[in-house]
Amino acid sequence: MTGTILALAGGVGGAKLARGLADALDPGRLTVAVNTGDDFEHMGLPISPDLDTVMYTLAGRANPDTGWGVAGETWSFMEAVGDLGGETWFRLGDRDLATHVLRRRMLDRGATLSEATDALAGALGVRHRIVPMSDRAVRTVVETDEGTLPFQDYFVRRRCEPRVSTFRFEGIETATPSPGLSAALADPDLEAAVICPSNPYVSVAPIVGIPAVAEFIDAREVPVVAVSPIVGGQAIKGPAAKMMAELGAETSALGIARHYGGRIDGLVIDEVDAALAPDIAALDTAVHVVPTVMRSEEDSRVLARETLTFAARLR
Ligand code: FO1
Repeated sequence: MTGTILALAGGVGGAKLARGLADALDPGRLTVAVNTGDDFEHMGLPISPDLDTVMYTLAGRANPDTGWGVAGETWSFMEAVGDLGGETWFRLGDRDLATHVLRRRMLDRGATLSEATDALAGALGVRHRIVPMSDRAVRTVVETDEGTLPFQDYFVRRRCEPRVSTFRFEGIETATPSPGLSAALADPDLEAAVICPSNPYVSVAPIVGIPAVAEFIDAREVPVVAVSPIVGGQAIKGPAAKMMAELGAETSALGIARHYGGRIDGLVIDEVDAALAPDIAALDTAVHVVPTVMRSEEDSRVLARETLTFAARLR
């Protein structure tokens, strides 16, 4: 393949596959469009969790234990905040803090989120293009049995305990793709779009819910392949399976295939779910069965290459 690839990514799983794709493709051939529905302002700082997780992961600086923030982090700032009676439920490490402070300053000076992301990722040595799904605010709001919660309140402060009825994405109706995402969607050399193994309800839904992205998918002329974030009925990381259960979705690779439906041409599933392949194929979705759990950078590279080969076969 000599064409370009667009990856749609959210949290940890998305970042790992994005890293594998970046290892497999020259910088000019990959655009990673990242969910910003989780973004919020905290202590006066603009937090973009999924952008930062993808950026740190492609820079080789991600904290492997938490799945967010920076490796080798220190917590003097949070300790001092605690001593002064400030909020400590959302933890900002000392190195991670620099990202938020500099993003704050760039945005205050009129930079777009895309421009700020470019500057930060470039400074960290990332050569592949990481773009927000939109430069306009889209905010995930969680309707729960305890009322409406902003996403980070639900996800971090309440640790996903409240029962979810629906996720809403405020601002999505009028959100336009970021310049980098728009360029990727319009690229005549685009060969495939890859939906990374991120939570379909909170990490992928905001991206594919942007009207111009939904239109691209409906009218697509290139294959869209997804990698299932559910393996053996469980999410590898995070609460996707709990969310799916509460939303009444089937927590399996087949449930993922049903969720994406005709919006994807192929689904990559793990070998433990091979028995589901015929049922997924019956949905007119091609299936590729390979190991999908990324425990190492080599795993990410292998899965990326398998996904690209699979997409090329669907062209
Ligand atoms: N997740 C947590 O569970 N606890 C935290 O204290 C926390 C802090 C944090 C700081 C910066 C950042 O970029 C992400 C952070 N996250 C934290 C993860 C974040 O809530 C999730 O990464 C996404 O919103 C869901 O993918």
